[in-house]
Parts: sequence; structure tokens; C-alpha cells
Amino acid sequence: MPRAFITGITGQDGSYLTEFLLRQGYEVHGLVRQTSLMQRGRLDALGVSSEERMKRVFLHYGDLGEAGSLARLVHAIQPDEIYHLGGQSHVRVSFDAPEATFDINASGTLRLLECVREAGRPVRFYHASSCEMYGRPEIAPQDERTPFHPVSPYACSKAAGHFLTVCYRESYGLFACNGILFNHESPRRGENFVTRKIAHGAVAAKLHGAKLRLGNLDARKDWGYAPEYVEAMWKMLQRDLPGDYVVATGEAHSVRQFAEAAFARVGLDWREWVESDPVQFRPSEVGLLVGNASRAEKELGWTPATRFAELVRLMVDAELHAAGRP
Ligand code: NDP
Ligand code: GDR
Repeated sequence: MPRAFITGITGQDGSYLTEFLLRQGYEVHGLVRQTSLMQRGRLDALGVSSEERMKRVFLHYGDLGEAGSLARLVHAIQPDEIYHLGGQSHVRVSFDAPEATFDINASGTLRLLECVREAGRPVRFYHASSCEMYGRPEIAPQDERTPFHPVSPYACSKAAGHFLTVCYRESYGLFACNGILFNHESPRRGENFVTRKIAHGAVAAKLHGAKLRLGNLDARKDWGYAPEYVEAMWKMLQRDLPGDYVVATGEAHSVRQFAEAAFARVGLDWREWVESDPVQFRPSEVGLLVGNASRAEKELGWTPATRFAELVRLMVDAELHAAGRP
């Protein structure tokens, strides 16, 4: 039975990847950290029986900020594949906590790469890079050759993790890949990311008459569906040779369009319910980020299936369902 070790297993992508790997016959080990609330809702929702989960999913305490815990776990688990998804993932928050963001995302990646280098056996490594690294690109769409121009502490930390992954691949011959993923969403998205916030807000407006406060409505994003994106991660690690891949839909839509479609789904006009929130604006906003995933299509056989309208619909419907109004 192949064995995977996932950092960030409690996050959106970690939960979908766990589900996917269990379907592929893997034993899954996940890194979890001590938190004041035991919020494991995403793992409770895995589409496998609890008996199956007990037999094949194992959670281990540790932290990306601590090299010793990572080394002990990689030694004890002896994974065939490591999916490094853990980190401080909120761009806006990275302006408030730049040092912690950089330590966990950049140095945390370095700590884990050192463990892979010292593992004494071949371990395939996936690093969660991000389209945010392109920042203000000179061309659109972006692909694997587009230069990076990061404009947030988050993006700088991801660029550092990205280049460290390339460096360890080239210096030590590690099978290490970067997935340059564009935004991907789902009903399991964190509540403070804009798509989930809007889907939730549309239903709250409908059921409770609540207003929704948002920042930059003109921002345009290349939004895909998270369960499809974790399959691309796995495909990267099944190749004969390691590489870096853009994963994206190739279409951009604005926050305004997302709000319009989400409120329309519950029969409301978004303009009557959305207010401006200056706190949500960022000190610097990225340019038009839209991805060209043709390399992933050609070499991994990966294409996105869920498009914008369907993504909005499924996220709003999930919120209705959670509110007892399917
Ligand atoms: P989430 O924010 O949902 O999950 C982040 C995960 O990292 C959580 O499991 C969190 O644990 C864990 N984590 C945070 N800090 C630490 C730490 N110090 N030690 C150990 N674990 C930690 O992110 P996503 O699932 O959306 O994204 C996964 C990765 O992909 C992230 O690195 C993100 O930056 C990157 N990415 C995401 C994209 C997207 O659109 N979703 C696009 C491109 C890149 P806890 O539950 O305890 O908070
Ligand atoms: P992003 O996602 O910054 O792209 O990072 P987020 O959903 O936070 O923002 C998307 C865009 O919406 C605008 N926006 C708001 N954003 C939030 N969070 N809250 C608001 O109220 C709001 N109003 C408008 C933002 O300005 C932004 O332009 C995500 C994360 O998953 C990263 O980890 C990942 O690397 C990138 O996607 C690709």
C-alpha cells in the first residue's frame, strides 16, 4: 500500500487530497498542530466510512515551524510521497503577520526539504506554489516560463518555497515538483476567502436579511474547483521525471460577477446587499492572474471540468443545504 504524508491535511486541499488518495488505495498520514479548538470538520466529512478512515488515516502532531518534529515524522512514517500543502494561506493576513507567514511558508518548506534529502530512500515531494508569485505579470495568460513579480509577503514566501524546491531538485536530484495552482474553491473553502464568504453571505441575506461587506469588487480571478486540482498534484508525482506545472482554468471573472451570480441563485440583486469594507482592501493588489495550463494538459492529461457558473451554483447550494434549505 503506497504511503503519503500530507502537511495541511486539515485544510481545504488536504481534505480533498486525502479523499482522493484513499480512493487510490493509499495509507494517508497527516501533520496536525495543536489548536485551541479541535476543528477537524473537513476530515470528518471525508467520503469514506469511519472504519476505513480509522484503518488508513493517521494524524500526527507537529509543526512546520519545528524541524525536529518534521524529521521525526518523516523518519517514523517512511512515506513514498509528501504533499506539502501546509502554511499560512491568506494573502491579506500576510500583510499583518509577514514574519510568521514567511517562516512557515518559506523556512517550513526548507525544513521539510532537508528531511527529504536526509530520508535515505527516494521520497517524491510536492510543493504548493501559487499563481500569486506572478504578482504583476507583464503578460497574460501566465505559464511555467512567466517571470515572478510577487507583491505580498505571502507571494514572496511562496516564491522562496518554489525556488528552494527547484534548488533541491537540481542540487540533490530529488523528485520534487511545484504545482503553480491558480485559485481553487469549494464548499470546504475557509470562510474568510472571498468565494465562500459570498456564497455564505448570499444565503445569509436571503434567510436573515444580513448585509455582506466586501473589499475590491474589480479583482478578477481564475477560479477552479478544488477536488479537480488535487488530482493534478497526484499526477505530477506519478510522472517519470519531476517538473513544475501551472494548474488553472484559463478564464478570469471578477468578484463582482461572483457576487452577482451567487445572489441571483437565491433570487436577490447583489447591489442591494453588498457594502464596501475598506479593511478588506490590500496594501497592494495583484494584476490580472489567469493561467495557461497547456503543459499540465499535455504531460499530465489534466483539464478542468467545473467552470465558473457551475462553481458558483455548487457553492451557494452547499450553503443552502448547510442552512437546512436544500
Ligand atoms: P488552507 O488555509 O485551507 O489550509 C492550510 C493548512 O495549513 C491547514 O491544514 C493548516 O492547519 C496548515 N498549517 C498552517 N500553519 C501550519 C503550521 N505552522 N504547521 C503545520 N500546519 C500548518 O489552505 P488550502 O487548502 O486552500 O491551500 C493549500 C496550500 O496551497 C496552501 O499552502 C496555500 O497557500 C496553497 N495554495 C492554495 C490555493 C487555493 O486557491 N486554495 C492556490 C495556490 C496555492 P490548521 O487547520 O491547524 O490551521
Ligand atoms: P486570494 O484569495 O487572495 O486570491 O488567495 P481571496 O479569496 O482571499 O481573495 C480573492 C480576491 O477577492 C478580493 N476580495 C476579498 N477577499 C477576501 N478574502 N475578503 C473580502 O471580503 C474580499 N473582497 C474582495 C481580494 O482583494 C482578492 O483580489 C487565494 C489563497 O488561497 C492563496 O493561498 C492562493 O495562493 C491564491 O488564492 C492563489
